[in-house]
Amino acid sequence: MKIFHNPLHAAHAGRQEMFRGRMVPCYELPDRLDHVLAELRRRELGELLEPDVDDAALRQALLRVHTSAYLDFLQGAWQAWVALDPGNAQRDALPSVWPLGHRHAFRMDAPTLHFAARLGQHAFDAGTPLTAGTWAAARAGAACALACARELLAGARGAFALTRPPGHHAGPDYFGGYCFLNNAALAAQALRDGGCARVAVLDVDYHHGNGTQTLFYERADVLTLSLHGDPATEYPYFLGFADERGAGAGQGCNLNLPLPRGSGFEVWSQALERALQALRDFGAQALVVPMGLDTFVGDPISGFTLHGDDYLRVGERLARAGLPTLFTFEGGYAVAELGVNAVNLLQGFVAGAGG
Ligand code: OKP
Ligand code: ZN
Repeated sequence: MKIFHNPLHAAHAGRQEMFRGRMVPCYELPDRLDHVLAELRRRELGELLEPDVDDAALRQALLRVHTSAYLDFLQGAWQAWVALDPGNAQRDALPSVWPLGHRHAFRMDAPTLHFAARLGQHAFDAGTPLTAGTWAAARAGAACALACARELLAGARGAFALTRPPGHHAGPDYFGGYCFLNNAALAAQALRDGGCARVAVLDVDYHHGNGTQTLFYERADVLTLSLHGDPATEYPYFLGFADERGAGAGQGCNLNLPLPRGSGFEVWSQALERALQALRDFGAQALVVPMGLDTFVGDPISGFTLHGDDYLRVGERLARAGLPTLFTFEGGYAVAELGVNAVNLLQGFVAGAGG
């Protein structure tokens, strides 16, 4: 297993997020990654590598998924935030006004010059603080995902991009759900650009990977599959329903398997089998797995009941798809168990793939 970890991840450390009318401490914290890294060191699944960052090549790869306006916004956001008020250096940026998208209501393309409004143009929730180090961390994290894609293209059977902030909620020009750059989508696109004709993304995070779905919704070359808490009751609420099957050329190339809050491993793994069948039918040549461990029974913000040992089985089953597989690190907020759970999944994969 090739493992790239993000040496700059801790530069992104949000203080508080807005949750139902209150400011609460952030869940998506640097500690999360450190626990996974420590467990990887204990179990020796592979060398721990850091990605090379070539500015021009990275920008090119980012532009395959995100708009240049969005990348410019992210890169300059902190400076613009502090320029609004010098006191802002002591607090993270959160949006508080949005244009929605309703017909004849607010203009999505308003030529706004105020940074508070620009935040609202590029964010879909108020739970994702943008901090002084967000751009540096997200960018180095994207480099991890891209380095993993290069390894797969060079023949590796498995690779893991251990990075935060996570990515699967981020769309072409928006952030939210703790995500800024869509690492899994960047990896899938890099695999396509490197010559893989058909790529599948199988998202196992508790939350629907709305950003990834949206990015590939009209594409026939990337199959997107997601197992998640039913958006009728779970975040991100407005996407991830079973009737979203793709559009245009991508008709049939998106499959959502929403499950009720409270679902356990039995029900969850039946849905996994359905996703794996769709993967075989599609004829993918490579697999990207946005790996969230927030399906864990002890997760503080999620509602499934998987246990630590179950992740070994999950990894084994993913390996049985027989494809070069790239894992990105997404959610998982039971920090004390996060390292063991994540590395269990990876170890199950390595064992299932035959060492
Ligand atoms: C990101 B990922 C808890 C509110 C939760 C956002 C959840 C984002 C999940 N205070 N709101 O998919 O794990
Ligand atoms: Zn999640």
